[in-house]
Amino acid sequence: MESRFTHVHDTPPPGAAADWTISQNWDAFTAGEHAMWDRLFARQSDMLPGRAADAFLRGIDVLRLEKPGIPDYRELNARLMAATGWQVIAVPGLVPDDVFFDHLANRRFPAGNFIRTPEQLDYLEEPDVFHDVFGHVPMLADPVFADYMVAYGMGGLRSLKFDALKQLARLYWYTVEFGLIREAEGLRIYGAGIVSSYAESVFALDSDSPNRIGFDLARVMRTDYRIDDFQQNYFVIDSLDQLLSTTVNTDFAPLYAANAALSSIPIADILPGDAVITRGTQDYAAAKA
Ligand code: HBI
Ligand code: FE
Repeated sequence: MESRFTHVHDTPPPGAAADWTISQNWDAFTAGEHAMWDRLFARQSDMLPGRAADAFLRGIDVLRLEKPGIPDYRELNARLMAATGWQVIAVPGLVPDDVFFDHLANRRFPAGNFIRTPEQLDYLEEPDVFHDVFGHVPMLADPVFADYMVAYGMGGLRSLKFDALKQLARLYWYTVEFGLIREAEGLRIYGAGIVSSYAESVFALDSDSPNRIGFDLARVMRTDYRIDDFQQNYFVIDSLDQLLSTTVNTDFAPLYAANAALSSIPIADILPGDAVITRGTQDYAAAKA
């Protein structure tokens, strides 16, 4: 099974339930861990007005995420449940794809129950509580995005039966993790991988280097992505309604089959049919190569 994570175990570790959940055990977080959350929160929230999508900023407010410290899920879930019926559950770290999709399909978002160390301030491979809760959960307070994530989880379970996880994982990557949205005042970020990253929050909107292309479902599902650095390409949706309706109104089975017969699209390529919003210089990627 193809996954962006290579080191997921097959069975839950001791102390975790069959669905990989554990108790958040909020009282066990140390003052240093809460301080790390506060430091990351302050750095991101300074930058997000004018950059983050409306829905994301509203989510921060509705969920009262500005309260200091790692959120206590007993409080957070009361607000999130009232908004969209979603809840956050604690997991030790990465969970298998089928377990992950099953949680999403049932309005449960699994969050890694640890926080990065000061040495990992800007980059870590395995999602921690800051990425998962600050990055993902505000959007889950939006009713339309909340339904999109359910549809994604159900589609994920089906994709496993079609052996099409790789295609569906690209959809997650280019929307849930690295999506941009066009709003009245300009492009905004909503992907969790961007909003939880200090440097990419700026790069994704301000840099001349990456391409920015209008969202096209079949195209996205053929497009490679990189997990080791800033994206070379971002896909832009016009609205969350567009994202949800395209996803629920598409029959994925024929799309998987058609795409399987086509080659994958290299990360930075622009195709003749693309709705190009900005054609990137790719200078950033070239300088690193
Ligand atoms: N587990 N905890 C956790 N978080 C994820 O984002 C995650 C996962 N397991 C699998 C997985 N993601 C992939 O299936 C998706 O990125 C498609
Ligand atoms: Fe994530």
